[in-house]
Amino acid sequence: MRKSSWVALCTLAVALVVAAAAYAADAKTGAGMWKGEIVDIACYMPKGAKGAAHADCAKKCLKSGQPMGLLTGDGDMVLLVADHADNKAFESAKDMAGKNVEVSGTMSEKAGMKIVSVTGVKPAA
Ligand SMILES: [Cu+2]
Repeated sequence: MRKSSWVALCTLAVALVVAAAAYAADAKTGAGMWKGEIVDIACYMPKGAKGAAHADCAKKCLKSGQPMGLLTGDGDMVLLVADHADNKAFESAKDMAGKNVEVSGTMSEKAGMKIVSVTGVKPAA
């Protein structure tokens, strides 16, 4: 195999693994892990505010009760909600506003909206 096609194949393999990791949910249960940035939806949707420059505002917005979203690597917006039995991970996600994280939980989708009930959150590897 020529070197260039080997490199292309490896790049494709890496891209597939990254894509799978960024958006991986079990088809039956909806359980999975998603990578992206924690945003406050109130500032992101109308103004596109995100990233380190907006992190302080986002944290303040989230702590005052604004809805929290995960902006995934492929530009999808997922609404994050607290797990009914244990809201600890959801609450600690607020402190990671503006940062890239890995969220684990359960996804459900209805009426054109995706939510993840958050059971875990950690800084992205
Ligand atoms: Cu804000």
